[in-house]
Amino acid sequence: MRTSIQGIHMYIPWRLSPARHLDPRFCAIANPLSSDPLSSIQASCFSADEEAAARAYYELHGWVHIRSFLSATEVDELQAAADALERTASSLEMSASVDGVYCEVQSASGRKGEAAVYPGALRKLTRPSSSSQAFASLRSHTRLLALLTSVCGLTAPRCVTDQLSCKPAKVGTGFPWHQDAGFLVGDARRSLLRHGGANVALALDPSNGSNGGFEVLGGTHALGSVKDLKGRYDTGGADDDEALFDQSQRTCPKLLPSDALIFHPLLAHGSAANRSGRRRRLATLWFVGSAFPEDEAEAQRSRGSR
Ligand SMILES: O=C(O)CCC(=O)C(=O)O
Repeated sequence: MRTSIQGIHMYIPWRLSPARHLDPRFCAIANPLSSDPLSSIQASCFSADEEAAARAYYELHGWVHIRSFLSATEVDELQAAADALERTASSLEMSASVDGVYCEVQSASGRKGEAAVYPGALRKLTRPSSSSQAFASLRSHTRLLALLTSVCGLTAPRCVTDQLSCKPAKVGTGFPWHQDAGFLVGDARRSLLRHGGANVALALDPSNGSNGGFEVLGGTHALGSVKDLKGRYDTGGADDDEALFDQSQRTCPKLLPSDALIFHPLLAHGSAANRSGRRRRLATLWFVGSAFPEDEAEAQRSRGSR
């Protein structure tokens, strides 16, 4: 499998942990077609140097684009699973849970709590892993976890959220600029603050400027948490509140099915409405770091011996 990496700037406010859980299959090959080796690296796996470069790039810009990360089989399975989930919700007129998956309908305005623009129009599914093996397997995807450790510096990554962002053709509304970190609560939030985190968007359809593609504001992760944006989460589009975040490194990466975009939990991102006739589905997963299991065992032993 060929994979490539494209990235931006960033600084991780959390301590970078030594990459103890590296997958030795990762090593990278510079893309001979690219004039900017940092913005487009073809890779089937990472060498130590290339891993360090990808990590530095992620730290500086706050995101990294990995091409062809999923296999064709994985993409087929995820697309079929997404289709099946959408079929089970095809008569929904209001948001509801179906088989353990919370199905948020797509309203005309994009606001929560309003009726679907047509029965079964979906904006977002929360926890598709509850009823789909294909989505469940992403939570413990070995190569993904290894990447989160080697590139993002997470120790023993743990998935705390999985979603399918549907963005249906013609009616899919935008997401205002926001930072995902503000939406984590409880134990997940404590782990994020203590051990750091990293989020992933996996494209199931092409995602680009023509169909409400996922957009990032490079470098904004370094500013820390801007403010609580929860109240405005489900309105408007990517042009809202331009002044809140620095727009100078605004990018809409052209994602193809199988591509992964890894981004910092504090990176401001959003998307515009989908005015095209093509749906745009992304699986998104949020991870937080954990204590090393051996450190935790040691801590428990020393607590027990006191
Ligand atoms: O689907 C999108 O375009 C953005 C989704 C998103 O940012 C989110 O759910 O937090």
